[in-house]
Amino acid sequence: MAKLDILEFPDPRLRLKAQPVETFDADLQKLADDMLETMYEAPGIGLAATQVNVQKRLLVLDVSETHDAPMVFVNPELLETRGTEVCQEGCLSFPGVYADVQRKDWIRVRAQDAAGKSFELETDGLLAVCIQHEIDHLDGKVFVDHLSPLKRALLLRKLEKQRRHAG
Ligand code: GNR
Ligand code: NI
Repeated sequence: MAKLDILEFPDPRLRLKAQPVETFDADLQKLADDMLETMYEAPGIGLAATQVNVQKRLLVLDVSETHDAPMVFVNPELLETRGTEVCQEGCLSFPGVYADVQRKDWIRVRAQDAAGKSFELETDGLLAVCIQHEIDHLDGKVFVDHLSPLKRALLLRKLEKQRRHAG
């Protein structure tokens, strides 16, 4: 396994749209494993291939408290959504800043696993939020795109300030 570099905003590569995965081979399994390792080490609860400069529709997640429930979603599709909720989100591509984002509260998603086997999942809460956050990345979208222009400007200023102090 290998730890991958995570792209940080405003890297233009975070705006690229990921392409469907058609080949389910050992390279794809290795990419999923490397992304999980990178996510756990960061640490984060999700990671999209876009964030490690791979334009493939692949994301990994683990929202468990014990960090022992890795999930891999290839070619994810939101089939159905209900309601809305607001959750405080962070993003590994925006280290150290957080903002409230409104998302769908309940989702039904279809995806394939790393071997290409199709599955469906109905979920809510943090897992639903995280899946939507990661699918956004695959479409070149980031969480600050959901904020008002004023809130976005304040958050980006804070990000710059933190970077200056982090050196
Ligand atoms: O680690 C992460 N935490 C998080 C918290 C609330 C909502 C979404 C997330 S995803 C984020 C990791 C990340 O940047 N994934 O793209
Ligand atoms: Ni993110």
